[in-house]
Amino acid sequence: MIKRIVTIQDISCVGKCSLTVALPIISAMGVETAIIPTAVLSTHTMFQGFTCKDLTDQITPIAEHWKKEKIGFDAIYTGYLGSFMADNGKLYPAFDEAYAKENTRLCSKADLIVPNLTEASFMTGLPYKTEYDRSYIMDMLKALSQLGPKYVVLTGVSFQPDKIGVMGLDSETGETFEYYTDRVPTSYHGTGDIFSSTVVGALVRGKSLPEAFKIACDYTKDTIEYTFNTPGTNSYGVDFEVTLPELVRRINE
Ligand code: PXL
Repeated sequence: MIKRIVTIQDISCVGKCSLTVALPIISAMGVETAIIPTAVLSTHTMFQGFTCKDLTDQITPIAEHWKKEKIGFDAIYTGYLGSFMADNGKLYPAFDEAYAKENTRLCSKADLIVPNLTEASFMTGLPYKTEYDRSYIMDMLKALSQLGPKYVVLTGVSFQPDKIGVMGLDSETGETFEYYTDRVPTSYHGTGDIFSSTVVGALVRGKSLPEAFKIACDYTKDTIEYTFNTPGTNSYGVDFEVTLPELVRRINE
């Protein structure tokens, strides 16, 4: 029987992020993907003049209907607007520090959280650094695990300029893992959503935590690389559609 998850995040009609990424990727990985759209936007927020209709008031009635129908899920995956987002040392537009605090409360209930270093620094109060060593990353992981989640995985970890990856900690056993790929010297919007969606799909398909993150790092890096090396690709997101067949092959290995 296939597994079913629900993902709770916005739908940006154009922009290749949040639900328009989570739905195709997790479905292609062989996992039924139910959604709760928290807002509908004309585009993601990196375009000028986007429209936004908040749908927060729909979350409780949708959940209540599902409860009545006894619809359950193997995982709950939240992203933008179910959380806060930040990068390069700053909160994304439309989020303030009070929101970041609320998000920290939400994360304390999670089995797994996957913040980047900026988000982790807002959540823990530890300083954001661009130059660091392993002990800084370990301190960050420990501080995050003290917030309550079972597993914490930091993204965007880089100890060598040409490599980037993840480092994770199991709060209960103290075990750590890490994985790095070559760094592609560019960045695109929505790649965090591609990464997290792949992790969710792989975990629900029974992969271990280190395996799931290896698959997600490789898929995200291959997709960024393809987009970077292909002339004429759009500038607002990556062409995950082209690399998706390879991910599907890998998840079914
Ligand atoms: O990729 C994260 C994301 C999700 N949703 C919206 C966004 C962004 C990033 O910019 O703007 C609306």
